[in-house]
Amino acid sequence: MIKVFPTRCGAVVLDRDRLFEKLRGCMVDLDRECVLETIDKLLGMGVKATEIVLGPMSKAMEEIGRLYEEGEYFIAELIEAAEIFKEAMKKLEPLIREESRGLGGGRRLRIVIGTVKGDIHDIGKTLVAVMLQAAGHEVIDLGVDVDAEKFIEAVEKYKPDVLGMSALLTTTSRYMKRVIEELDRRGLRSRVKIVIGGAATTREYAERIGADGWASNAIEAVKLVNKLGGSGK
Ligand code: B12
Repeated sequence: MIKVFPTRCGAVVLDRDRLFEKLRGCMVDLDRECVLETIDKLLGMGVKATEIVLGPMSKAMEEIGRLYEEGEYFIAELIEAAEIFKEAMKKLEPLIREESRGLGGGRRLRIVIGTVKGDIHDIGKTLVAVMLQAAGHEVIDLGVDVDAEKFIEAVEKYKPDVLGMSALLTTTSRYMKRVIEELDRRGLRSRVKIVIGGAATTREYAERIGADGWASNAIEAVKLVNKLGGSGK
């Protein structure tokens, strides 16, 4: 149910939007209790868990990153933010799985995914893995700090339809090119579609390094994988 209520200037504001803004703020302030409570309120209103994670929660993480860059936050705050995000995910993940059911379209695809060498950011990659799996695909998650050899071994062993790589650091995003070159050198490149993502990547970068696609978030990632794998939706 969506409630409306008057503001001081007489305009009306949607309850959902007000709570989204509150959640973003609590997350940026690293106020764990407020984050969890606000999520409960949003879920109680019938707001989808996927919207909560891909909306205010993800926006807050970007803002926290900016504060870090500007020297207002330090590594301790990034760690705290990641912990709060993961705690919230314990509550949200089962719901996201429910909501993602059926997003996979017709064909069940096999996807190998990992965060590239030198990079330990795993929140976004794991979210993509969860949604792909919930959409009906088989996902082999290689974890973080994955080197070219490990990606190649997985391509040879599992023969996936799609290989997904994640990078959040500018330095580590360069490694994606190395993995693609190595796959090419071993004659494996044409056997698998390659998709990339993560804050350090762009659509242009994906094109430049010869990947087959790029996605800005987990829902777009599922759509992209479906399309590349010929899975209908
Ligand atoms: C939390 C965080 C951390 C945590 C990570 C904890 C964890 N378990 O993941 C910790 C504290 C460990 C950390 C460490 C560091 N971090 Co950090 N971190 C962040 C922060 C604030 C949030 C990342 C996040 O979780 N976002 C939320 C998720 C949901 O979003 P996402 O990752 O973007 O994922 C979505 C999409 O990108 C896409 N996607 C992601 N992966 C994939 C893969 C595929 C295949 C597809 C299709 C799509 C896709 O879908 C996802 C879901 O919607 C970012 C800020 C930012 N702008 O991203 C900085 C940020 C990435 N970190 C940064 C830095 C500098 C570091 C450190 C080097 C700091 C230091 N001096 O030690 C270290 C590096 C450690 C390492 N070797 O990896 C910089 C990177 C700058 C740059 N351009 O290189 C950022 C951008 C902050 C900033 N603005 O300065 N960090």
